[in-house]
Amino acid sequence: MSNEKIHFLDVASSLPGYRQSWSPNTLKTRLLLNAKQIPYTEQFISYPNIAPLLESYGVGPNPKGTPYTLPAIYHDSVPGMMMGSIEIARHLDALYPDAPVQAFPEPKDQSEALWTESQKTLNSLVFPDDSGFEALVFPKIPGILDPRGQDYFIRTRTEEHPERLSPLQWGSGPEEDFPAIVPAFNAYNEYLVRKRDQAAREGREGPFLWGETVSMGDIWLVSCLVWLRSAGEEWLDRLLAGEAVGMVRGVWEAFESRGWLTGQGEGRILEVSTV
Ligand SMILES: N[C@@H](CCC(=O)N[C@@H](CS)C(=O)NCC(=O)O)C(=O)O
Repeated sequence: MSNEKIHFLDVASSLPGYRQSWSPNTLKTRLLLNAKQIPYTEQFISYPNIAPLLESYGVGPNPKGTPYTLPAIYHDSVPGMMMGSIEIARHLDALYPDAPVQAFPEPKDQSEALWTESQKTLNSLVFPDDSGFEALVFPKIPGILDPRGQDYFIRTRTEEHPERLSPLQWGSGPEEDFPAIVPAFNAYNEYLVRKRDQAAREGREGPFLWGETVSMGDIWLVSCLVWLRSAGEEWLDRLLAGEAVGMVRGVWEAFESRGWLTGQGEGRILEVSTV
């Protein structure tokens, strides 16, 4: 296969059109490709096919956690296949230095530090342990996957968390679990207010963590919000209607109004390599 365009590998689901993309991990790459306005090709892979495909292209396993994961890209510039959303983001920044958006804008040391800080802040608030967001969202994921992905997801997540049984049984039900995520996003909103105020004092007023300039932390926030919408659209609507999340809503609307949420690549199939 000629790979003059970035070929982007995403996790399959049964959702329609651009909504098919649901994973917060792969969305980091998709949103960045869209924001950079890079033409790309795409392929949705069912969970059980991820490892055989990546392995056949010589990708080494992750040192920790699940050995083979998406997102991945395939391109001459790698060369071959690259896995890992942050590695891919740094690679795309270097490959397209003149793109309108950088995941890690200059000065890099500062944008890398902002990413580390904002990711830690969001993750500790929204994904504190086995409660909150994951309790709300995980029971809904099997229902949006393709049938083979569904079986794989239920089996592997049950094995990873034997104390919690099947992910279908996580949580206490949306009416209890949804209100539990609201304070987490309210607290992230306060963090965002502080970061935006700081940027405004430095003359860089705008909706993002770094004021007018979008960066990786904003992409991560919106990826998590799309994940929430994939599991239950009404939850995202309810969350963003909250009075105390005005800045979070501002980031979402900035992505939406720029068309970054709906961008898709041209479909293309990369088979398991037999070379
Ligand atoms: N830190 C990694 C995490 C990637 C990740 O966990 N991806 C999931 C997609 S939701 C995956 O591919 N899992 C494969 C599996 O569960 O077998 C990144 O950001 O690239």
